[in-house]
Amino acid sequence: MEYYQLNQTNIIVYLQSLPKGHLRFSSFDNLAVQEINDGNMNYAFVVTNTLDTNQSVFVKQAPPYIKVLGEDWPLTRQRMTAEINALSYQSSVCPEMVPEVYYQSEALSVLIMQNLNHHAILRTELIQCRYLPRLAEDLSTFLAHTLFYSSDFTLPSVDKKMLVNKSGNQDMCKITEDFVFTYPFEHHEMNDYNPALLQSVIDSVQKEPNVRAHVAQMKHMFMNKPEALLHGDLHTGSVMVNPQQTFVIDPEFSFAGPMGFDIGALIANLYLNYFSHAHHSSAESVNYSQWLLQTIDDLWSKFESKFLSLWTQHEQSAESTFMGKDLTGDCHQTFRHIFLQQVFSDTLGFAACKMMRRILGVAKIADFMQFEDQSLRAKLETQALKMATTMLINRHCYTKIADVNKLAEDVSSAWELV
Ligand code: SR1
Ligand code: MG
Repeated sequence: MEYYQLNQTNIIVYLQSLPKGHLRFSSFDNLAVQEINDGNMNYAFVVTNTLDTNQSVFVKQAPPYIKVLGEDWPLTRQRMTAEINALSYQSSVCPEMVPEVYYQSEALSVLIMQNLNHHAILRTELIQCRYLPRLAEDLSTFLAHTLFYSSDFTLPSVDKKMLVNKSGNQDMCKITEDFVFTYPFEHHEMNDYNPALLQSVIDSVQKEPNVRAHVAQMKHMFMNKPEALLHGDLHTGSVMVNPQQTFVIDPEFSFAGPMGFDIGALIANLYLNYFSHAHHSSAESVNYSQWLLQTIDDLWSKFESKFLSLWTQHEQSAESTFMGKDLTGDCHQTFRHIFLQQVFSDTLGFAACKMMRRILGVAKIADFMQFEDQSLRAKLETQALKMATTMLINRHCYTKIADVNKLAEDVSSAWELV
C-alpha cells in the first residue's frame, strides 16, 4: 500500500479496510473521530463507538516530516518501526505499563492501540497538583526492568550487539543531538527565549566554556554509550496516569543508549515542575513541592534497589556472570555499586541538559508556559538554569539524590542569589 495521510475524513474507511478481528468495534456505523494535537512529531486520533464508549482505539501516524515544524522538516517514517520494536520489548519486560497494540502498518506508519481514556498525561496532572501515589513505584519498575533486561548484565554478548545494531534509530537520535545537546547552547535561529529572561542568564549557559564543555561531554556520551534499549524521550508528556495505574507511551526515539538518559529525562521534568510550584507560598503549593521532591527521591532510590535486586538475582541463578566468578564474595557487589554510581552521575548530567533545552530551545513545556507573566516565568527559568548548571558541573560529586533535592530547594528559596 502506498503511503497517504490519515485525516478525520478518511480514517473510518481505513479502519474498515483492515483485516477483521484486530479492532474492538462491534460496528463501524457510529464511530466518532477526535484529532489529538498534543504531540510534536505525529498525527494522532481517538476513534470511539458512540453507542459503547468502551469500544475506542488510539490511532497514531508518523508523517514524513516533523509535524510541529511542518513539511520543510523532513523526517523518515522509520521512527514508527522503532516505536513498534520498543513497545514490543517494553511489553515483554513490563507488560502492565505499556498500551496494548491492536494493529500496525509499516507501509502507512500507523499504529493502532489501546486508548488510555481513563488516564491523563502526567505533565497535565502535575501542573494541576494531583497526587499520584503509585508514580515512583511504577516508573522505577519500568526503568529497572527495561534497562536491566536489555543490558550486558543479562543479555549474551552477541545478542546485545545485535540489539544495538537493530536499534540505531539514527534520524531520531540526530534530532536529540541537535535539539537537546546543540541548538539550545548556541545562537540558533530555532531557539526561543522568553523576552524577560536576562541576556546575562542566557550567557551564563551559552558563553560559559565550562558549561559548554560539560554539555558536549553529555552529548558525546549520548552518542557513544549503548548500555541498554532506552525509551529515548521519557519526559512527563510520555507518561499517562491515574491514581491506580501508570503507562509509558510514545517510544519513537528508542535506541540503545546510556541508562541515565531515560532516568534523567524524567527527573529533569519533575524538577521543572517543582520550580513551577515552589515559588508559591500557599500551603497547597508547599505541600505539593515537597511531594514532588519525595517522588524524585523515591524514583531514584527505588530504581537503584530494584535494578540491584534484578542483578543480584540474575547472578545467583545464571550459569555465567558479566565479571566472572566472585572469588571473595565482595567483587560483584563492589562493581554493582560503582556501576550504579556512574549511572547516577550520568542521570544528573542528562537531567541538566534536558532542563536547559526546555528553557533555551524550541520545545517548551506547559509547566512554565502556563504563566502569562513573563517576569515570573523568567524567574522560574533562571532558577531552573541555575540548578541545572550546578548539577551538570558537579554531577560526579553527588552520591545521594537527597543532596540534589537540597540543591533544588536552596536555588528556589535563595532567589536573590540567581
Ligand atoms: C523539534 S524538537 C521536538 C521534541 O519533541 C520530542 O518530544 C522530543 O523531545 C524532541 O526533542
Ligand atoms: Mg513524544
